[in-house]
Amino acid sequence: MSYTSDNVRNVSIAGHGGTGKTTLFEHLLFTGGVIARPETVDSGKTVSDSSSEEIDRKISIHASLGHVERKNRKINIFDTPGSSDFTGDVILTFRASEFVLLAVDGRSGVQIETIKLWRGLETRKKPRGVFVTRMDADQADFAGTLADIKEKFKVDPVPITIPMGRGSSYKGVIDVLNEKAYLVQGETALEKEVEIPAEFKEEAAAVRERLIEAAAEGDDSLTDKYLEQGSLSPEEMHKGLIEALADHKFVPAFAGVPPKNSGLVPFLEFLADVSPAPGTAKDIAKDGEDKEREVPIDPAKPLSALVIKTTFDQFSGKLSWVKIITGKLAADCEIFNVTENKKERVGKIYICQGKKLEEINELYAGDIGIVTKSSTLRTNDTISAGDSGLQFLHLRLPEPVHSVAVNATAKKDEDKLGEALIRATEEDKTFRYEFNAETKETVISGMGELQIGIILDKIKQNQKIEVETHIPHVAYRETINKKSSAEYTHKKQTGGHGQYGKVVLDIGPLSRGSGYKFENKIFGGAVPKNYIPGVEKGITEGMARGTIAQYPVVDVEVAIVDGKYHPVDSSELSFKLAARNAFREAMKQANPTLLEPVMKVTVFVEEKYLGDVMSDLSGKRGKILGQDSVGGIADIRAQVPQSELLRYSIDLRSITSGTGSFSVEFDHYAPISGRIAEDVIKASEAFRVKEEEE
Ligand SMILES: Nc1nc2c(ncn2[C@@H]2O[C@H](COP(=O)(O)OP(=O)(O)OP(=O)(O)O)[C@@H](O)[C@H]2O)c(=O)[nH]1
Ligand SMILES: [Mg+2]
Repeated sequence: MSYTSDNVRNVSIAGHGGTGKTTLFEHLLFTGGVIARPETVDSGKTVSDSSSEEIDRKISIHASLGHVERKNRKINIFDTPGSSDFTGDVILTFRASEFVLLAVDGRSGVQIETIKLWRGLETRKKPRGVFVTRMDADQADFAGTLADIKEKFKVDPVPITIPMGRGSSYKGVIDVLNEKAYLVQGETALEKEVEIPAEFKEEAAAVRERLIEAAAEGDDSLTDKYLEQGSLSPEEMHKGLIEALADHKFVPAFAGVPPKNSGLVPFLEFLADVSPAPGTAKDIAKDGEDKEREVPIDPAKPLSALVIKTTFDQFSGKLSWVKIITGKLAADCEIFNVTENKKERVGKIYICQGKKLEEINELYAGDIGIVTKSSTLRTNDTISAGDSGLQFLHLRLPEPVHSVAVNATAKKDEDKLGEALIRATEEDKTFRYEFNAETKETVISGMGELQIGIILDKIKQNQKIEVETHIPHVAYRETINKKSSAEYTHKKQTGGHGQYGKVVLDIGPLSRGSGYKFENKIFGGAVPKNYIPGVEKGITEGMARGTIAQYPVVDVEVAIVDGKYHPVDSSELSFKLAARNAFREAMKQANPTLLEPVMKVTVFVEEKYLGDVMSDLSGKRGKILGQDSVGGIADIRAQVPQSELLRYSIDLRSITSGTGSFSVEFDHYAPISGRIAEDVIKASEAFRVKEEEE
């Protein structure tokens, strides 16, 4: 069955690791009648955590999609991973959803990932709510968790449901919006709808008052009515809350015990009644002139859609997940892949419950589905009916923070490894793969050791190959500190005619980051113009391998000031060789130094780890630039040499018990000397010898 745009809702469940997202997803499917029996994450049989890597580790690694029907609406629900290593899949579901639910553990309140996710939702201006899980634990505190949210995020969440008791005396929840109570019945039974028990009536009425105020704030006409009459009808409340939620004036809060199916019916009712319709949202595309344009989700326009994710399934092959932005996508039709500039025929289209696919005929704007076995579609590609020239913006993802160099243990497996790595970059856009020509290494990068380890394990298993990893080489540079000059004559007499070229070079330092400048200062034809390209080539070759440790030379200006040629024996080659050697000579006399890359690092940690993290950064030769603290979470900004950061994701994990995270980007090159430089030179010598042997 296909659902028109008005009848689709998209929600992503996100949150700190282990807050119960997958359990909530599973039991929403059960409550929605999709599965006959809910499974536990421990059993390894949940709809969402279905890949072998998820079953082995009992955590979510990939985004999963399912849907339930409620009040003739199709509610698409994403379950997302909590570990920050898999943030790519979380961010893509944020893009595809008009509402995000943050799961928060009622025992611990806001945790570090909750804060990072909240910040991400804030910049995306995404309507959001919170679901407080674990109300069956004695330490669970619903009001305390909401107060924590209020303090940290400066918004006051308004409960849609409130818990009746906690820990062993937990009974269920009250749906304050619809004035009903739901009693918990156990793991395999739906919660039971009853009248609000007398003992909770007063509390429920007080919370309902706040909800009415929130609804009244959503719409001016309702504000007036509320002021006049002191109350609103149920229809008016829905209308007000829909508007308040879409306008970010209202953050709904829910309580429950998902493994016991508690608190889920009122949540599904809310999704069907109040959560934003796709038509309230827009995506952003670039037109032919690279100008950004908002594209409202609208079924009345011709087809346009975005490929949000690609997966490779053992049975179905390549799956391209698409979100329809405008129009509709029908099975068996021709589409245009705007990004690849190619027409393509789409065969069957599907919706899914986890990895189980269901064939459908049509997908309307706002809905999310799957195209299988596409020849051209890749993640981030734009599909349209014809060539509209509009391309949706690529998903913005954080830069990788952890890199390792890899190679297949057996040389014959290199190609297999390369293909599998390319496929992995397609499945997870935070994962990168590149061959570094300078260090001659295949370097893979991503969001952390866990993500990279899982990708490599999967490749080893599926491809049946052995893979070795090591810490990647740092791309050092060399430069000079003072002016110098040198001359070199290249002269060779072999058989017929010989080789002859003489150059005199002046070199001098340039400011950091300026690269290289060449000037021809020859007057009067000492070196004819046609040999100058040879001279430049020689200098470039000389700069490719410096005189200290054979690293590329940067920030140098070079001028040819004099030279000599021979009418018969001179050639471009002779001048190239002369210039290369002259450059080397000049460099040796110009007080050369090694430069190391220094990165700008931002570390996010709970305040209690601040001291340890700062002293670790100082020990890594880091320079602390500043620090802010909001709601118990500190952002530390520092500059740290790259060579000290190669295992930082591992170090930070151990300092902060896995809660800290960081972002990193290149900042500048800085000179090194003394022991540190000596070590680099020694390591380079060993590395160059190995290189020559190969
Ligand atoms: N007692 C109790 N246990 C819960 C509740 N919610 C989740 N759990 C348990 O908490 C554990 C973690 O739950 P998951 O659903 O895997 O948590 P998650 O948020 O999906 O975890 P990641 O995907 O790793 O981020 C499981 O053993 C659940 O059974 C709850 O409300 N009460
Ligand atoms: Mg999970």
